[in-house]
Amino acid sequence: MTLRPILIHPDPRLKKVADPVAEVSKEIRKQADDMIETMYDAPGIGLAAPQIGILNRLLVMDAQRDPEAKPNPMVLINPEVIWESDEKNVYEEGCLSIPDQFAEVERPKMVRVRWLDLDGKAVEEEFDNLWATCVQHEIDHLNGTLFIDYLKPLKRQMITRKMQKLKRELARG
Ligand code: K1U
Ligand code: ZN
Repeated sequence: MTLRPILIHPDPRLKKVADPVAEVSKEIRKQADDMIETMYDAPGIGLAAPQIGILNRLLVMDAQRDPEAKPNPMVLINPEVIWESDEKNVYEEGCLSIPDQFAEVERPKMVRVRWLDLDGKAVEEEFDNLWATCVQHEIDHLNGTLFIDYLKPLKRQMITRKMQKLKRELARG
């Protein structure tokens, strides 16, 4: 497994719509392994392939809160929301591509998602609360949407400027 650098906003690759995975190949399984390692290392509860510069519809997540629990990462290939609840939930979201910035985002409290697993088998599951927030946040990444796109323009601009400054500092070393 290889740790991959996580892209920081603003980056044009984070604004692109990712391509469907045509075949669950050895290369896709390697990408998923690298993403799991990168997510736990960050640390984060999710990671989408575009965040490491790969424009595939692939995401990983592990939103269990119990720090004692054994890691149990999920890998979702070509995920699609097939149902969402009318009931909403507000969660203070963060993003590994927008470090140290948090904001409340309202999303459906529950979603039913269909995807392919690592054997290429179709799977469906209902997610709620933090898991639902996380899977929606990650699917947004596959569509070039960031959580700051739900904020008022002024707040979004402020965060983007902070990230531009951070990137300049990181580039200077
Ligand atoms: O996609 C990402 O950028 C990962 C992001 C996922 C996410 C967080 C919160 C709400 C929705 C989606 C993160 O994992 S940010 C880091 C984070 O939330 C966290 C890190 C360590 C422990 C617990 C949470
Ligand atoms: Zn994110």
